[in-house]
Amino acid sequence: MKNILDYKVLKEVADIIDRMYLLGWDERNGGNVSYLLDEEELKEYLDLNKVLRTYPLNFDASEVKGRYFLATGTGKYFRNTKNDPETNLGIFRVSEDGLNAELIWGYKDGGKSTSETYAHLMCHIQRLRVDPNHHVVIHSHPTCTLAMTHILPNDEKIFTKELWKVMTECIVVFPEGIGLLPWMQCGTYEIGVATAEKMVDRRLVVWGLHGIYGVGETIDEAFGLIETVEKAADVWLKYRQFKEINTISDENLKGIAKFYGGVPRKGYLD
Ligand code: 2HA
Ligand code: ZN
Repeated sequence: MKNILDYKVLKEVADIIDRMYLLGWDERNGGNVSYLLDEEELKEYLDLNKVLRTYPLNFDASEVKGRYFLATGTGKYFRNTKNDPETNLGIFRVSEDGLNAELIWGYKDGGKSTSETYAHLMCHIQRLRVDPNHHVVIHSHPTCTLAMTHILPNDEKIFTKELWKVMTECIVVFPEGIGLLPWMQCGTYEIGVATAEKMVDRRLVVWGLHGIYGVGETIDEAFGLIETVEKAADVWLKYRQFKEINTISDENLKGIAKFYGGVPRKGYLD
C-alpha cells in the first residue's frame, strides 16, 4: 500500500489551503475545501473496508452514496494543514443510505468534516448533475470580495457586471456570472440549499458579508475562479473612490465573450 501522504490530490489540497492562508483569505479556521476522490486511485493508498468511525451528515446525501471525499476538518486552521494533514483533513465515504459519513482516514484528534459539510456536499451533488467531471468545492473569505459585499446592493447582476467591467479577463473566466446570496446563517442546511441552487448554472457563489464558493473539475479551475474574482474586487476597490473616465462597455463585453466562445449570462448585457 502506498503512503497516503504521497497521494497527489492530498498534496494539491494541502498546498492550495496553505496558499489561501498566505494570501490572507482564510484566517483562523475560516474557509473549507472538499475534493471528490476517485475510488480506484484511493484504493492504492487506503484499505477502504476499514471504517475508523462514522458520524451523521443530518441530511440525505444518497445521490453521492459510496463516493469518497477529502475535506477540511471543522474548526481546523488553514495555517496548520500542510504540516499536519492527518489532523486537519479527513477522507470519508457517504454511507449507502446517504445519511452518514464513514471516516476512512484523518481527523486524527476525533474531529469531523467542515461545519459547511451541507453546502459542500450539496454543491458536489448539484455540480455532478451538470458536469460529470466535477471534483472540487472551495469556500474562502477573500478580503476584497468580502469588502465589496458591504458596499453593493444584494443584486447578483450588479455585482457581476461591476466585476466584468473591472478587467477584460473577468467575462472570459466567468461569463455565466456570479451568484450572490444575502447574509444568511452559515453552517446551516438552508444556506447549503440556497448555494447549491445557484450552482445549477454557475460555478461561483458569493455569500454576502462572509465569503465565496468556487467549484471546478480541478483545483486550478476552482481556485482560478476565486482568484480572478478577488483580483478584480481588489482593483475595483482601488478605483471606485476616483472618478472613472474609462470603462469596458456592454458592447465590448459582448465582443470579448464572443471572441473567447463564452456565453454571457442571459439578461446581463441585453
Ligand atoms: O468556519 O468558513 O463558513 C469555517 C467557515 C464557515
Ligand atoms: Zn466561511
